[in-house]
Amino acid sequence: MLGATEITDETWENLESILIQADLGMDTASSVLDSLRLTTRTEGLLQSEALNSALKAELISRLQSPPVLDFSARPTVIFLVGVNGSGKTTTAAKLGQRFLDEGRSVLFGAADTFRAAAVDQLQVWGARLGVAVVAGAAESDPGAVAFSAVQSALARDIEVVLIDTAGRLHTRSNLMEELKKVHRVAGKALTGAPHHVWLVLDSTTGQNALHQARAFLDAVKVTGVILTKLDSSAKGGMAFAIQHELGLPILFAGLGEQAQDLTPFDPAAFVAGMMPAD
Ligand SMILES: Nc1nc2c(ncn2[C@@H]2O[C@H](COP(=O)(O)OP(=O)(O)OP(=O)(O)O)[C@@H](O)[C@H]2O)c(=O)[nH]1
Ligand SMILES: [Mg+2]
Repeated sequence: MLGATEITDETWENLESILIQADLGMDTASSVLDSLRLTTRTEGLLQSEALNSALKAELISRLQSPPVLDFSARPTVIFLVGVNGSGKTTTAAKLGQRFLDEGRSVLFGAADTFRAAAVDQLQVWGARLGVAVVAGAAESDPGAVAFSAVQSALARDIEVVLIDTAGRLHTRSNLMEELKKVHRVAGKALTGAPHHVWLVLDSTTGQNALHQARAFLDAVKVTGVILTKLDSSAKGGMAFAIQHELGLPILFAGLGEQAQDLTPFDPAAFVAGMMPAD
């Protein structure tokens, strides 16, 4: 990205456009550049190639590793929320696989009752992974599905319930109201539920993801973020604003369409993926 030349104004301009293209947003980009300018002065860096590692270190230092997840409630009820097509259903499957691998029992709740195909999609995953799926009739109440999923998990002594919800535009207030209702109903089935509400964000949507996150945060108690499609995007720079402006931990990264394509969020790997190869 940066060669063996002297650092000039042009270097800084190039760097700024690289950061903007990676979807860091103006605020984060300028704050990163300010820190880098300081580093170059204090460390007496003159060659622009020295900025490569300084930039990497700076970006990594701005991201946090995910906290340890709390599974003390039995069942631990996890909601997956997000806009249409962000990757909720696939992520439910990936998380299911992961938790099974960790030795936990899992149940899926198909609370996306808008489309029959949505229920089918989760059922296909359930069959593939050997995970039971609680679903309602088409167009039935999503709250009722969440309620029976939690009840069924209680009855079968299942450890983790993953509730897949319908994609909804964060700008549609009636749909956001419905999401609040699904939460309340889950809480009636089990006090404290949902224990985790994970917002699934498509990393290719860039800064718009930040607006989505704000709207979902206003409606429900989002406790963490999952960034999907990092395999098809060298962007994902909004991760910085999500952590700093919204204070949300990034828990997992989605790296493909298969059940095993999910890893805990790793700041160093994430930054390496954002940057062109050295
Ligand atoms: N490459 C890639 N594709 C992904 C990833 N996660 C999901 N997808 C794909 O994105 C598309 C949408 O994924 P879904 O899981 O159906 O998304 P959703 O949020 O449930 O969608 P709705 O229920 O319609 O709101 C599917 O084709 C997935 O295979 C990922 O991490 N990487
Ligand atoms: Mg879905």
